[in-house]
Amino acid sequence: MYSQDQLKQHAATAAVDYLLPMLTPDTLLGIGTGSTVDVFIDTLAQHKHLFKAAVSSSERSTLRLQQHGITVLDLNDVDSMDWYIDGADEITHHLHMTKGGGGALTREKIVASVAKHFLCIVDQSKVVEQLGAFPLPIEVIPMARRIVTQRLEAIGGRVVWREGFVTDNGNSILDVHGLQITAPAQLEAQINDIPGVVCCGLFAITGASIALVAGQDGVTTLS
Ligand code: ABF
Repeated sequence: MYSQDQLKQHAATAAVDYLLPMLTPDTLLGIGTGSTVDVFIDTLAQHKHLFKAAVSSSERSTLRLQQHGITVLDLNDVDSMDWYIDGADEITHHLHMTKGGGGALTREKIVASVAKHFLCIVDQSKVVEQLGAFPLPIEVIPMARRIVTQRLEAIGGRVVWREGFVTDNGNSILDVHGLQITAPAQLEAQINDIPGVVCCGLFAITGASIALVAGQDGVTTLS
């Protein structure tokens, strides 16, 4: 029986194997955030001579990439990239995701939006029939915390302020519990529309392109 950490390593290794044939000296890779991505970065680093640089979604990943000697570019110096690689807190068979458990959702969504393809790497525990068991993270402007909380409660959520946590952008996170997310793209659009919301942790309007899912019987692909 593999542990969850071993499964994360399997997903990360599968992702590197998947990307290797596509790497060129001009390749830029968008890099997500989280413990699965940490393992991915460590595995990718063995091949750092095969691609040009990375664009990072968090201070945490930037530091790890740089510790491996991988060049990290500012997104403002980049026009496009082929691949963005990241984990998720939940993912469905439709490749809709909840992200932001680590609080890096806004930069993740920005960097992902610049990439042609989103490669999601998860262990089997993240695959769900319907999103919502994992509380939905919402990044908000601090002065709007109360009003956004009220609006989220009006759509049926129980809202918990992630007290003491400040995002890389200086904002707050609200975690929304108890949502039955039957129409993720519609809910994402609805939440995006609340003044004070910086970013909704649903990645459904644009989901993943492909997911590599590590389970006890090996790595399977969702696409
Ligand atoms: C990130 O990684 C986040 O959006 C999500 O919260 C997290 C999943 O983390 P882990 O790989 O540590 O489970 O992409």
